[in-house]
Amino acid sequence: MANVANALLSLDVDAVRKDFPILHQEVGGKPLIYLDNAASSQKPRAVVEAIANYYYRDHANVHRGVHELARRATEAYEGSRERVARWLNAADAHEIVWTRGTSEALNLLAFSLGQGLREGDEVVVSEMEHHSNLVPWQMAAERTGARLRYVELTADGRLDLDQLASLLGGRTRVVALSHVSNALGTINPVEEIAGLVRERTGAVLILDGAQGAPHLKVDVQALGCDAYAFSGHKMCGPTGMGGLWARRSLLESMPPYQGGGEMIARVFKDHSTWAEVPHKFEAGTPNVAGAVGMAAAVDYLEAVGLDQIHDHEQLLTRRAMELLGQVEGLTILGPADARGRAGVIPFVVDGTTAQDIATILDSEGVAVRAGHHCAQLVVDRYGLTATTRASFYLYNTLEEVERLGQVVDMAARMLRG
Ligand code: 7TS
Repeated sequence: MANVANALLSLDVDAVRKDFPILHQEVGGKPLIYLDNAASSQKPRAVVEAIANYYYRDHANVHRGVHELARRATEAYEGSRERVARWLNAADAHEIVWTRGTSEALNLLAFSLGQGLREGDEVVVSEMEHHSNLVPWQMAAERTGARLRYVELTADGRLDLDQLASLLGGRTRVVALSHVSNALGTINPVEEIAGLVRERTGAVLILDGAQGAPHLKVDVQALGCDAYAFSGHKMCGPTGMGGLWARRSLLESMPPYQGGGEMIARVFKDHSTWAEVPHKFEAGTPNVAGAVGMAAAVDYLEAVGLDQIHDHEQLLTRRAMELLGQVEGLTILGPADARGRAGVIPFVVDGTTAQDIATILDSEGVAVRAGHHCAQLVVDRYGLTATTRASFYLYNTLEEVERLGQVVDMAARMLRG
């Protein structure tokens, strides 16, 4: 349904919404308002159909067969890699490794790069990391005797860059930070950080792009990082699919992550040699349909325009911060200025629990998440145990944001009695 407020938006949200069948339903008798996009986004018809058509017409195993379907499947799989490489402005499609998502991409790095860590080496992470960019490094440190150093957070949810600079030095081997925080909404100044890392260390800079790639135009070469991890399901693509971009020289220098079919050059009784990158890191029959879905998701996002998506989310974020700011006893975590943040709004309301607020929102059809959002160090840092989090994407409307404001206000009054 078109409405006047939506005419202010930088993209045609009514047209966009038509592409997402799942949005057009009622839950508990109320229209669904889906504001849990940081956890997972919904899928446009074009992505679902690309995956279905691949299975209906083209499926076979890749790289091995000489028959027509094997050729088509291989072309679809490798063609999707090229599409994703162009989207990220990678120098070369061989720099894209398909993974199950961000978590697997970061585990691959922590395992493979971790083989080169020694006692006394330092891995710099931050207090705002998702557990996916923390636990694998803790495991690598445990195996090798390397030490984790933490970038601390400012009161308004930013990385303390002075303190970060003081951590960087000759022992720093890896710096692993999020591009955008899922628990605070902060967009980190990653180009500036890359400059600091280059100036002071020879370390590998890894960015967790789970919340960056779906919402911002990403040019991995301009960002100045060495590796960038992303998940399909947060960017209109399929679940269980994602990837890792890394500089070719870095991929070539790392040992494989898993052994099996497709990742070898030659197998002998006592050892094996490895396939060229990226196949060295892709053991076993891959998620071909997932790759097809990823390429369709990138086509979709680029057709709408990542700048338009960001502008749209900025508008929704500003309005949501205005409305939620009027709710008595409500505090929003993260930067006070909407320009420094993505469309992720974590908040707490005095005298209520995050779970109770989310439950009342659900009873009104509004889907949000409550908890620590797999970033326990963030809630610890601010003396909390949980927040309620609303997160926006390209199909959310100003009307939905207004409704969020109303329902949170109602819930806060109800719960305080
Ligand atoms: N890094 C960040 C910054 C994330 O937000 C997430 C998922 C991950 C890594 C892991 O991604 P995955 O696709 O491998 O699971 N974040 C969330 C969230 O905020 N709520 O549910 C999942």
